[in-house]
Amino acid sequence: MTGGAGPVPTRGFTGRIAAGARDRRLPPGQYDAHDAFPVLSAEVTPELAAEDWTFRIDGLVAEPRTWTWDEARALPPGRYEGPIHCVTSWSKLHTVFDGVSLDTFLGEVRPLPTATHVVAYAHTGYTTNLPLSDLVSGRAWIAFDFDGKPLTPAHGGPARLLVPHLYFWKSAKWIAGLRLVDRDEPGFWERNGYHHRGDPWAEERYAGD
Ligand SMILES: Nc1nc2c(c(=O)[nH]1)N[C@H]1C(S)=C(S)[C@@H](COP(=O)(O)O)O[C@H]1N2
Ligand SMILES: [Mo]
Repeated sequence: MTGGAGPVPTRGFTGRIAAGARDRRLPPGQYDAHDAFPVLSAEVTPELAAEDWTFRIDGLVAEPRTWTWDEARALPPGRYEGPIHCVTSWSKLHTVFDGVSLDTFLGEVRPLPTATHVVAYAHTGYTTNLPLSDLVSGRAWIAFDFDGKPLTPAHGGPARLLVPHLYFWKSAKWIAGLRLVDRDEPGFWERNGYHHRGDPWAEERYAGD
């Protein structure tokens, strides 16, 4: 650059900045799917009636336990309102899920001090691993309703795990249980190259990110 005026943005360049102004609620590389709610399933949607659904927590806990649908629904209700982020790049900025906080379930089984990680597993066999610390302190739920209506089977009904601060593959649909363990064991997508934790703000998409 030899002139005194310095670089002057062209109209085209200014326009691109305006069009591309990023919504700060969107993590890097994500777009807002607005009203769309894509279905992403590695399995065929199971026919799982509420009365056949159970949720178990075992492994490194003081008192392993299984809840039936009625028992889980009788627990104090919890709500999540906020965004969800799929690793394939769609996000939904405003969602409302109703269910029960995992703090409530974990309070009943009492994790042992040696428990550091969790393998979440679905009634279909899908698994995903998470640090136990990501499932406590009001950041994870067993969700029964989306947008005020029962979760549809395709979206994990009658119940799914919801861990919205991590990429959505951690939110196992048709959740069957959590096994508390003392090491990080990769689940279905993690064995296939996805990141063990999956923080959307750190773009932890693939192993090594
Ligand atoms: N059981 C099960 N849970 C799952 C999946 C799956 O294939 N099977 N896919 C995960 C992925 S990659 C995403 S993005 C979300 C998709 O949830 P949705 O279909 O309700 O949008 O579910 C997650 N939980
Ligand atoms: Mo996903």
